[in-house]
Amino acid sequence: MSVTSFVLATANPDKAGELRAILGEAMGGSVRLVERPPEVPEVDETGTTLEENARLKAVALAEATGVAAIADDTGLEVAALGGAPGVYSSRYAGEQASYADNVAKLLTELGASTDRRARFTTVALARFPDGSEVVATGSVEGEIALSAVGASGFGYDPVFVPAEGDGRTFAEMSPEEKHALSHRGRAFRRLAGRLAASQAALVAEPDRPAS
Ligand code: ITT
Repeated sequence: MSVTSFVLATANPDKAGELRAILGEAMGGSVRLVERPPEVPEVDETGTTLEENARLKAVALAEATGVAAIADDTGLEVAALGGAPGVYSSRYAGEQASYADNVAKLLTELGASTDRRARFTTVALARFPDGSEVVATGSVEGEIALSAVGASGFGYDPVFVPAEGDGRTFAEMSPEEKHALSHRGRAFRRLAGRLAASQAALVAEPDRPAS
């Protein structure tokens, strides 16, 4: 079995931990995940879509390391807020905002609104040094709770109640329960399937020598 190395483009250790768990489960020993080298500068997320930002991060790390890179860009869209915070989810309450600051701003903006529908979306993107890419998206529908509940996970997890769950927030679930339903679990299991299929195609059609 061939083993492909990928550098994780994320600078967020909470995400990196989830990616290791999800990809380890989905790809087993066929993948080796390398930590993002700390000397690579933070990537400016100047894109206007999740896919553009995922690509910016993956390209930066693939170019800096010469190794294939895997990036994740994630946004939380809240219907009553016109889709905010969306692509700006990490900076919702300001450039240096903490998770708690972002959650507090979200609860304030939403107030007592009875429409609490929300959706998490992740774009998963693998970029190879030759410029080729494999991309996959995953989403989960849910609602924003009236207050933060639970201590697991990260980010907006204490206020996100997935529609396919049992009423608990993601932050009240075990990692396995969250990954089974989550945007990131769905995107990266899909990405793993596409990477395996493209690897199988490469093995079935090896490069022919130029005639
Ligand atoms: P990188 O860009 O370095 O990967 P980041 O934290 O800036 O890390 P994003 O730009 O994708 O990542 O920002 C998404 C924000 O959305 C993140 O900072 C969290 O606040 C939140 N978020 C992402 N995934 C989440 C999850 O599974 N559960 C709850 N909140 C999440």
